[in-house]
Amino acid sequence: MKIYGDANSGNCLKVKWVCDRLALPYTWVEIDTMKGGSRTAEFLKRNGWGQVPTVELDDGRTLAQSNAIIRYLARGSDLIPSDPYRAAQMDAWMFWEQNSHEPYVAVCRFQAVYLGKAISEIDPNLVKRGYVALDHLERHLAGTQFLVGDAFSLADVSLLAYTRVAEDGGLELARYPAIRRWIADAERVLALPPVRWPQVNAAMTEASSITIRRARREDVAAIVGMLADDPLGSARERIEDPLPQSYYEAFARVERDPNLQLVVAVDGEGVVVGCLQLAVLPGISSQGGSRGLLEDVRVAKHCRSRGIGEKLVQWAVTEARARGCMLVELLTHQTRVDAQRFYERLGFARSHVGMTIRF
Ligand SMILES: N[C@@H](CCC(=O)N[C@@H](CS)C(=O)NCC(=O)O)C(=O)O
Repeated sequence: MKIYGDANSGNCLKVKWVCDRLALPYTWVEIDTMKGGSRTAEFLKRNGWGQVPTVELDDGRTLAQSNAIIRYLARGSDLIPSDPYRAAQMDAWMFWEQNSHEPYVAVCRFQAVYLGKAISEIDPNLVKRGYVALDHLERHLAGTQFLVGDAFSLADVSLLAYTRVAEDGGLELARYPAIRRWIADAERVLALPPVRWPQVNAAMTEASSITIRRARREDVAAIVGMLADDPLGSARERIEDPLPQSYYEAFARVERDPNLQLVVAVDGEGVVVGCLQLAVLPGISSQGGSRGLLEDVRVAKHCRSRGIGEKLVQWAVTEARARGCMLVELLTHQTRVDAQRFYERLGFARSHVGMTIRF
């Protein structure tokens, strides 16, 4: 049998997973749908809908539609309940997947991963409907190990495909403990390597104990400490005791300026663990729309990778929007590759080339 598929597509992976689990031999033929690979005359002879997955059986017959394919391939196996009522319950979930889950959860991911949209640009209606589907799954999975009772079935294969990668499309799984437990169980059955979002969830939990408040004069030393604590900052800042007066003078200017907000993230004990400055820049261009400018975003070294930077940036974006800004932008040094990746994950797009004259 040949499987025509895209190895990054959940619909196609359903077919691969079932074949692997049942030890069915196949040849995978990779099709690049974004380059029209599923719309060639040759492909359309196999599947007039022009979609993957499509399988070609050894006798030359073809079959399309992921759920129909896996249902055919798994006939007689333990992936389909032998009890007809249970089998119908499995079908019900698989129809629901195509009708009420995949069109939202998979399409959010498609917009982000295939079309390269920032998470913030994904159609909000899709996001809303995606969460409705996940809410429904969560409620059901809170009371059962797999979708149809205690036995793993094709319903789990079908719904696992896009649920486990929902975060690629900006749908957060942190709020769904039953779904996360079920994903781990289903991945174990299918011998799949676990998806990488558990770290994201751990990070979010820690970030939840953080509060963000306006910086005070007594925070200045901690802020300068964080600014100095990286390769570029260490050459730029002066950490002395007492701190050079210029930092306090600058802080006083920032504090007086109504368009500037210097904020700090503090942990449960009140220790400063992050900072950020938001400048709201009024301007005539673009019909007089203000711009939000993010600067000096820092997280204390021992607190990195815990979602604190994300929380700070999200705070600033919300604040800028509330102050009527039409956009938020930032400059990041071209050598800060990790920072660029971080901002892209939060929805920022590479848009300008920065230029500087230093005095
Ligand atoms: N309902 C179909 C959906 C198939 C589908 O949307 N395939 C996408 C990839 S995930 C595709 O082939 N898109 C290319 C195109 O439509 O041209 C299934 O479950 O197999």
